[in-house]
Order: sequence, then structure tokens, then C-alpha cells
Amino acid sequence: MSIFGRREKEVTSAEIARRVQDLRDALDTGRDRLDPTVTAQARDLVTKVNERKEIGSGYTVVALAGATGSGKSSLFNRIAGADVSQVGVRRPTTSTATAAIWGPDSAARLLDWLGVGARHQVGEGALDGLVLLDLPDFDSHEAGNRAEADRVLALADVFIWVTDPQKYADAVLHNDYIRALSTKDTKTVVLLNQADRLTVAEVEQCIADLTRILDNEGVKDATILPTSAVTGAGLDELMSSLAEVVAAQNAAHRRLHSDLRSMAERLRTGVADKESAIDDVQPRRLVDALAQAAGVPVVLGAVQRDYTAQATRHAGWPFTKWLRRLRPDPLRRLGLGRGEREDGPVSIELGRSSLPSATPAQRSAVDLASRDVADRAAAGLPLRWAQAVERAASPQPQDSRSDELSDALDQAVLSTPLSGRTPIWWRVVGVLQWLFALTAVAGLGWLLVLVVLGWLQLNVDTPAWGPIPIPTLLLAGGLVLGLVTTALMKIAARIGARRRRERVRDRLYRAIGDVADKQIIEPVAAVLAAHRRTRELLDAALR
Ligand SMILES: Nc1nc2c(ncn2[C@@H]2O[C@H](COP(=O)(O)OP(=O)(O)OP(=O)(O)O)[C@@H](O)[C@H]2O)c(=O)[nH]1
Ligand SMILES: [Mg+2]
Repeated sequence: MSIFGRREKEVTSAEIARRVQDLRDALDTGRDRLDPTVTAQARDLVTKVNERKEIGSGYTVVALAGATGSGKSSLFNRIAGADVSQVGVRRPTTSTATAAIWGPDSAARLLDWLGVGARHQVGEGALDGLVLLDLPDFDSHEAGNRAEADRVLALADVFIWVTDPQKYADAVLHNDYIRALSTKDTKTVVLLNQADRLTVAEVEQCIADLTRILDNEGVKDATILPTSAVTGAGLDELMSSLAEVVAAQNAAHRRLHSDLRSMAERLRTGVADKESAIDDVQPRRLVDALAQAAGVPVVLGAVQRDYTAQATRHAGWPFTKWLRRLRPDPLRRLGLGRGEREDGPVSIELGRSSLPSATPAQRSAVDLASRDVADRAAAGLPLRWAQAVERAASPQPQDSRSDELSDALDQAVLSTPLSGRTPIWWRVVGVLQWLFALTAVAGLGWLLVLVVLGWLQLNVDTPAWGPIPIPTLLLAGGLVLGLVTTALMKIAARIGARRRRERVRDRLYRAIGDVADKQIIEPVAAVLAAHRRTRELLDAALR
């Protein structure tokens, strides 16, 4: 069996393309609500994946990496069959990567992309398609060496860690490297080089120790192969395993696949497993606060007074109702119409009402209520998403949206009809009032005529009803009926005004509910939807 483990399913180019697309869509949907550092790395990865897929697809890039002096260059030369890379006693020796290329082609584009200048062409054979890289030590005290090793390792398809009997315990120190480079799809391969310096028993002891160390560090199931660049021990097995990997031509895809997966995994920690449904967010308190800020109580007071005024105008006592006209119109005083402007488009041209603007207390009530909506919606979301929800929900004072909100509220009030149909009883009572008034006037006129006739000493018979003369009856009856009707009308008007207040209140709340939806609930819902979509895309990229 290959030291790289059994290869399971082949990773196809289409599969990688799909993951790249999912990851890219997730980045576009998640935007600044994902960690910007990881996002930048993810974009770099997308670029790398696309480039690697396109460049040198027939090649497998295998990198020898590890601590200085472990024998990377010696092994490299041994495998390449020539002294290509310098082996030294001064540490560290290798400072730039060297490549050995097996096969008829020079793989120039691939090596340009890898940024490896030193190239050695090995003849054709079982390893055709292999690009073996000798790297500088990855834990170098030379920053340049480390950077070069990091850079090339990020691009290589297969990573082989070379250690020796003196340094293998440093696995703990290199754990980050080894974990980052070991993939789920391939085994981590460790060469315990310079095995010729040990007895068989010591080799076994070393392997046992190293296995335990790697296990503790979370790298399970690694292959540890004892090798020697001096005697060539273990190299046949290494080369035949490499030949298998190269022949399968799938290592590049595997590496890209696993890079995409682990990137998706990292991004996935930036989104929660679920988001609260926006329907669960009870915006009742918010609508209440907005209604107060929009001056709804003031409007409703005016609506009630307007109803009474209108009722009096139609059905009041004709002798006194003209007095009402001297009072200012309660709705017009607030710059509000009665409801002729019921249909939508007109409201745009309505301009502004003269309603007093919201008090600081009302504003902060709106802030509190919208923060409450945000808190409920953001429950369980990672910080960046929670902040985005909060931004979406809060019309901050320094933000232009605050004005937008008060404008929208004003428009909502202006475009809500504040009146209703004229009740029939107003007209009926109005007619009665006139009848009673005319009766009283007729009685009064008759009595006046009688007064004049009496003054002229002309005696006329006045018809009577029982003991009461008809004209007196007409005058008194007209006045009494008129006054009683007026009193009843006032009671009815009070009830009617209260009903109209309720009806208009419902309308205003509906209009303000729409404003809350548009200005606060919908932006919050949009953030939650983006969160859900990002999670789904990342989960798809992980599958
Ligand atoms: N006995 C023995 N010595 C080895 C073996 N491999 C390498 N050496 C010696 O170890 C020393 C370091 O070898 P290099 O191949 O330069 O090691 P490296 O890992 O490339 O070192 P850097 O380039 O500094 O990272 C040299 O003196 C080699 O001769 C081996 O398998 N057995
Ligand atoms: Mg070297």
C-alpha cells in the first residue's frame, strides 16, 4: 500500500469548480460580515485554485519540507539521481527552492507559477509528471528562508515532512505547520531520515515516540517511514509510493479540494447554525414607539374633535351651531387633510404636516424598541452579523436614515384618511333640527303677530290645544325638542367620535406598521437572509 494511504474517491475538476463557486458566492453574500482576514485569504485561495487547475494540470508537485539539517537536500539529490541541491554542514544550507522535473516536458509554466528558478530535468521513467521540490527549512531563523518555504508550501500539491532522530521531538513546535498541511484526504507522510545512525530497535522506539507525539498534536494516522539518504534505505518504498500518486494525477485536485474545504470550515465558524425567524420578532413595541414619535395621539385627539365639530355642523342646534365655525379646524391646524387624499401617489406631493417633531424621549423610545428588535433577531449570531443586524435596525441620529424615518412616518400619517363617510344620522338629525327650529320660529312669528294684533285692539281667536295656545305650543315645543335633540346628538357624537378615533387609530397603526417593516424589519430580515444564504453556501462548499 502507498505510504500516502489508499485513495478513495477521485476529486474531479467539476467538483472543485462547484466548491469554488459556492465559496465565492458565500464571500459575496457574507461580505464584511465575515472576518476580513479570512475573507482575503479565501479570495487568494480562489485565485490559487483557478490558477493551479489551469497551469500544469498533468503534474504533481511534491515538496520536501522540515527542519534544517534533517537531510531534505540529501534525499532530494538521491531521488533525482544527481547532486542538484547543495548539501552543507553550515546551517541552514538551502535558502531557495530547487525543483526536479520528471518527464519529457520542462513544466516551465508551472515552475514559473511556483516561483522556482532552480530546475533540474530528470529523464523519463516511472515518476513522469513529478515535480519534486527541495525547500528551505520551514523553522529557519532566517526569515527569508521561512517565507520562501511558506510561499512554496502553499502552492505544492503534496507535502512530505522530513525529520531526523535529533529533531523529531520538535514536532510539537511544528505542529501548526503539520496540521495545516495535513489534509483529510491524504495521510501525513513523515520521513524519519538519517535512520542509518540508529539501530533497528532505536528506529522502532523513535517511530513509536513520534507516533505518540503526532497523535497528541491531533495528527492521527500519519505514515512514518524511516529513510537514509546515505544508504538509500526506505527510498524504494518512497519512490514507488510517489509513482502511484503521480500516476493517479489527482494529487493537485485533492490538495485544492482540501484547501477549499478547510477554508470553508474556517469561514463557517463566522456564521451560526441558525437564525431567529423574523416572524418571531414581535415589533408591537416598535410600532407603538413609532406611533408616539409620529404624533399619533395628537392626531387622534384632533380626529375626535373634528368628528364632534362635523357632527355639530350637520346636526347641531341651528341657533347656536354657527358659533362652532369660529373655532379653528383641529385637523387643518396640524396641517392634515381629512382624507380626500386617500389614494397612494397623492401622498408624495403632500409635503410635511405641522405635527410637532418627536421629543428626545420619544426618539429614544424608538431607539430602544428597534434595539430590542435587533437583539431578538441577532440572538445567537456571531458578533459581526449581530452588529450588521443592529445597524440595519437602528436609525442612528447621525445617520441620514433618521430623517428618512421621520419623513416616512410623517408621510404615513399624511396619507392615512383621517375621516370617514358622513353618518346618515347627522343628516336625519340635521333635518329634524331645522324642522324644530322652523316650528319654534313659526310659533314665535305667530305670537308676534298676535302681539301686534292685540296692540291694535283687534281680537282674533287663537286656536289652542287644551289650555295651551297653538303658537305658544309651537314655540315651546320647537325649542324643547331642539334642545333635547341637541343633548342627545352630543351624546351620540361623543360615542361616534370615540369610534372614529379607534378606526383611524387602526389605519394609522397599519400605515406605521408598514413604515416599521420597510425601514427596520425588512433591513433586518435582509441581513438574516444573507446570513442564512452564506451558511448554506459554506455548507455546500463543505459537503
Ligand atoms: N548519516 C546521515 N547523514 C545525513 C543523511 N541525510 C543528510 N545527512 C547529512 O545531514 C547534513 C544536512 O543535510 P542537508 O541535506 O543539507 O539537510 P537539509 O535538510 O537540506 O538542511 P537545510 O537545507 O539547512 O534545511 C549533511 O551533512 C548531510 O550529509 C542521512 O540519511 N544519514
Ligand atoms: Mg537543504
